[in-house]
Amino acid sequence: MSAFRRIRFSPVVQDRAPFSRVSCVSSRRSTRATPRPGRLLSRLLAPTLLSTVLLTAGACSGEGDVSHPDTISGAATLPEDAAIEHLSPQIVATYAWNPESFTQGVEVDEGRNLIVGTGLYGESRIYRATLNGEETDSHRLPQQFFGEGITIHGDKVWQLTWKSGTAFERRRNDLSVIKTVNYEGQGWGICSDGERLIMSDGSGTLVFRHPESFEQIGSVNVTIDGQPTTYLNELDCSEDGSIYANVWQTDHILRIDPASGDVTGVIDTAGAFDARFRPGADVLNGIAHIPGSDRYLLTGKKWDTAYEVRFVPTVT
Ligand SMILES: [Ca+2]
Repeated sequence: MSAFRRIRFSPVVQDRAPFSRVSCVSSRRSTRATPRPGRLLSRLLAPTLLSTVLLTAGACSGEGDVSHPDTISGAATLPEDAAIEHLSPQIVATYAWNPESFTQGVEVDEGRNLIVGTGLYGESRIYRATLNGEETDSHRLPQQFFGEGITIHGDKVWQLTWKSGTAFERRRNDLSVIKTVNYEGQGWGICSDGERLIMSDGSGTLVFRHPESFEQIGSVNVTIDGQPTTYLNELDCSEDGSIYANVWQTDHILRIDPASGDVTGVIDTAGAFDARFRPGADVLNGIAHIPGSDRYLLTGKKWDTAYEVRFVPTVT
């Protein structure tokens, strides 16, 4: 199939300060309109790709510097026949969520209890919670750490920090610290496929780590229709063998084949979750497969609600 269609790019920013906003798209996104599936690729591509399409780019309402890779908007053409499934969340149930939680990582265990990791300096913690919102085993991180993703691996729980190069290994039963390890670069999201840990660092590359030593044992570059991605954030290693990743500052979740790095599906959540639009709420962040089901729990930073969803084909 040789047809091409026009794809509009949205600006991206790298400032990860809480509540940072992408002003160029705010008016369009606030309409809650669900974009056509063909436009889903637009916010998922790496700045390196965006830089290559500047010849066809146009500025957004005069805001930002379109020559700077952090604030690019524009347009390009991409193949229409990408083998990428377009999916939407179908809400099955909703649960109250702690709106003070700057959610960075979520896991659901076999008993449908939650482990949650949160961020911000001076506010970061990890805790266990029921779906009714009862919290136990809460541990605050020392002031100098900005908490990031968490994952269950066997009888342990790993917790990342953003820019400290420190990961905490914890006992699953009470979430107390066993040891800390150091790593290079930033920590964003983490999940366990049962044999290894998979970690994101804000780029489009996922790093595989040994679940005991935390040493890097491999990596894969995540691509969508052959193009690099970026800002992969909270992760979930699903029972279907895929890795699901929030893409920071977007409404999108990527379904990734960990062997090839290929994106096999894009879930567009734009407009689906009222909690996203509550004053003070920040971006979508938090995805956890619910064991033994076809459902996922989704939430966000300082959202007041978590959503139990299925991913269903988008109706166009
Ligand atoms: Ca997760």
